[in-house]
Amino acid sequence: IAAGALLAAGAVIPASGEPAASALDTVVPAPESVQPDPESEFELTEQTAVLAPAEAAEVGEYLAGVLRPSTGLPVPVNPAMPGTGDIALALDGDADLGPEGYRLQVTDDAVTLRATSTDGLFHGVQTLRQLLPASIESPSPQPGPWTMPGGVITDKPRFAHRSAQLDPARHFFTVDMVKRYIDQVAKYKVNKLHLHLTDDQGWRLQINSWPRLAEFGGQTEVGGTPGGYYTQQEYTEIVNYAASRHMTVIPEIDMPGHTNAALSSYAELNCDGVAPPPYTGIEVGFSSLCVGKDITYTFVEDVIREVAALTPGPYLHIGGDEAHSTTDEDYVAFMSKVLPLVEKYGKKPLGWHEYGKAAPQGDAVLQFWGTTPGDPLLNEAVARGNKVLASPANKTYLDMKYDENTPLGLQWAGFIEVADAYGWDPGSYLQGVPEEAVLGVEAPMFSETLETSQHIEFMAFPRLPALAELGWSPKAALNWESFRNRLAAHGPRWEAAGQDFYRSPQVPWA
Ligand code: TNX
Repeated sequence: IAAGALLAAGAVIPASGEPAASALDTVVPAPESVQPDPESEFELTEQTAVLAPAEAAEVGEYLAGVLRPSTGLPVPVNPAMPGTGDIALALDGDADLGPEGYRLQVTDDAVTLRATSTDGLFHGVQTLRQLLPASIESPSPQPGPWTMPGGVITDKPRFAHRSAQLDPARHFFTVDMVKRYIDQVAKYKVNKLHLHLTDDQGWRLQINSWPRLAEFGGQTEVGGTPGGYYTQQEYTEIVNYAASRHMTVIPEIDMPGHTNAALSSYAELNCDGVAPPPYTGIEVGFSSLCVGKDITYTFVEDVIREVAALTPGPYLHIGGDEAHSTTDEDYVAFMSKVLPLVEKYGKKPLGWHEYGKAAPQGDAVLQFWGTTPGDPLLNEAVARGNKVLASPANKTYLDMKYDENTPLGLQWAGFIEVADAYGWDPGSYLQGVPEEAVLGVEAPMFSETLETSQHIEFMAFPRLPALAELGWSPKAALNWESFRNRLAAHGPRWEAAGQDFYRSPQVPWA
């Protein structure tokens, strides 16, 4: 029986706050296929162990780490004497699950999770935890019972690239804050973390060949409060933590605009040789690297070389947005010199869609951030073979206010309620961009107004799960009524985890 049917019949929701419906009906993102088996139910007990092959031991430990704090159960991984009632992970999944898919089977005696890769197992673990009561997300011991409904879920993503973005440039976020967000979005099968590491207000990554970028250019932030930066070791710690959550970091060095922090750190990067003061406001479009100076390209190459060396993922984001103080001719000249540098250091370029003006080569990706679905630059890009990352600002920008009463955020792209974030199809929304040319979906979150983890959480939840579902679930499963009912069951999960969220009036919170 579906959640909606029970509620319509006036069923009483238990005082625990747990929805009476099967947890199989509340998974977000919606799986490709769910076959309930109402006759069976699995219960975690003192005897439950996680069994994992050596190559997947890391996912096994992660799963045990999810289960132990709230259940207080021992949940050993690969004990010497496995008994009955275990959770088994296996890498022998069917080839049609693809690189990230999984099959999760829950019976009375066992839970079996199969995939072709550890990425698939990790995503399956995120589904598995959603089948347990909301209190599984608590950091401290809670009363059980810890049951999961029987059935089989077969699942794989619609799009390969599902990213969340953070902007530690406008307000600096500590390594721990970044890790906290990584954990929160991994639950919704996000697999990329885009870090906007530089902007007018701050340079947030240590660059050994240009040390003043971080040491001077990282000192402040929006509003004039102290900023900060990641040492290369700290950046590596973020990259490794993301990898442990099966997420790839995409670093962004924004250029030629959004560069006041660099220009204020090194006078020689300015056309007039004069360093501007640090900037702590929130205007955009006033700064530009000096396109005609040779030293500009020495600088850019040094930065790209160091960032590429620190970054295992395939992409390096070079920004390119809002270069309002760079002429079009200069912009194209600049990008034409910089694009080959990205390739020289073994990375594929990613950039905001304006950089399509420089006709980047076929493996470059354009990140669309416009507010109307058509742009000739996208059509030209598709014709060249470029892929498009969809992040239309009026649908995906998590820094936009929900409505006129939202205390945080901006509104230049309009208000974005949960239904707005959910109400578009990434495969057909962008005019002239067929689904095959869509690499995936991103949820950016610029942080002119966001300073704390609580702020980040309030803006991201519940819109991030909406966008994650658009990136993961089959088109046929996208349905607002279904989504809002499933989403309702996630409020108690976030509460149990001690995570903030916006209690949107559009969602029938459990
Ligand atoms: C536009 S989106 C920007 C950012 C701002 C953001 C605020 C984009 C490519 N550029 O510089 O922070 O709006 O929402």
